[in-house]
Amino acid sequence: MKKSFLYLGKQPIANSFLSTLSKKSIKSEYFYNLIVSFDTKNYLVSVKNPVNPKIQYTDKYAHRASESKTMREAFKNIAYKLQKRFHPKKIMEIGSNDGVFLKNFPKHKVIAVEPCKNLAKITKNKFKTYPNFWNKKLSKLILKRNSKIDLIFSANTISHIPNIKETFEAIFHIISDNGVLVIEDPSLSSIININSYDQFYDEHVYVFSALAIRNIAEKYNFTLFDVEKTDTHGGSLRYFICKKSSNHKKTNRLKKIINEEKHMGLAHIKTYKKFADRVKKSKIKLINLLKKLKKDNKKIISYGATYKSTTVFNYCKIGLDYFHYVTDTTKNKQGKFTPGTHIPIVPPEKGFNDSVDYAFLGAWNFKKEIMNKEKKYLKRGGKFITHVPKVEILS
Ligand code: DWN
Repeated sequence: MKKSFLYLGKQPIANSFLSTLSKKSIKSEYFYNLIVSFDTKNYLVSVKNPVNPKIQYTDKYAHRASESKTMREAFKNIAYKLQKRFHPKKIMEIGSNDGVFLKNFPKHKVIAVEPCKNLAKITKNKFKTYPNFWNKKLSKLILKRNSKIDLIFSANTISHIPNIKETFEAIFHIISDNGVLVIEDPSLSSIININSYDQFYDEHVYVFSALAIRNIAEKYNFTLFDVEKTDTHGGSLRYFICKKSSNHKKTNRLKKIINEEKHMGLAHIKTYKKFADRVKKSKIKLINLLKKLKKDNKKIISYGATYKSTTVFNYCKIGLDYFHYVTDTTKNKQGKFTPGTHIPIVPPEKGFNDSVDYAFLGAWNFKKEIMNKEKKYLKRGGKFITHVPKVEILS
């Protein structure tokens, strides 16, 4: 039974950065009610009414996974570890974005699957790339042209696909008998622990836990045999899954993480209701802080036009009344406007200057990288604002 526990208001598509503020483009902005629910049967947390993927993953998809040093290094590191542990002959990535993971493997070994045509175009000259949505039809097509796959990797993608049944069945069809499926996504326990409610938006149809993935795997003839904690995106889990019939042994750290999640209450609705109360308080605190800074005539901007900040801005109803603009290093976000709140996005070279007093950390998940990079700003008295794990000023 699905129980709703969090309402984050009317939200636009997190990735729908506007090119102009013409009446037509504002009128055609798509909004939906962002409600998050918990399934008491399989412990899966999900967005109640998923948006149609065809309007999310277009040829204008904005996010480039290789935009941060942290992620470039993290993908290099995991590619090395997977190669060393499983020695795969054939590797496929579902949701390969700009190729930041696959580029760490020899070209002849890899297959990229990426439905956003603008991203698929980036990898198409380097690797065998399928510019399609992941489903049974594609799985059959790939298998016609290739041998079975030994390692399927998918970071921040499986949680984005509404049809879990088809996703897993298509993987079952193409993976070799002793092959391994490695899924990586922001973890539910981290989100609850650090109150990062902005990890909920249209693309994150599911926010997984080891408890939920274990149930899903079982249902579709797989076994979850290992889980690893990673620091990325505020705390993620990397799940290692194989066919039930294969010979990978369950690890002790899997048992440990499952126990931690049980202990935290991830199998009970009351944990989620308490989280929802903390989210409401965080909203009030953030608005009050911004109001005070505005009253003191401070110039506030936002740092990193993240999809996560789409949730924060629209839920807290904070836009141009507080932020002068948002800075972002991604070329195809620059010159555009934030979804729903219409704040201009400018390159950091232009906007991150001496006139800025406070910068809201939209990309709080790269806090370390950013604080390191912006030492000069901090030295001259510039400050950051964050809402994760609590609303506070960082100086
Ligand atoms: O799952 C998803 C995650 C992995 O990526 C997707 N559904 C969409 C996207 O979500 P996001 O936008 O919240 O992701 P990031 O990786 O937190 O975005 C960081 C943004 O900040 C990028 O646009 C780049 C920008 N940035 C910047 O301007 N200066 C990042 C750094 C580190 C910087 O120094």
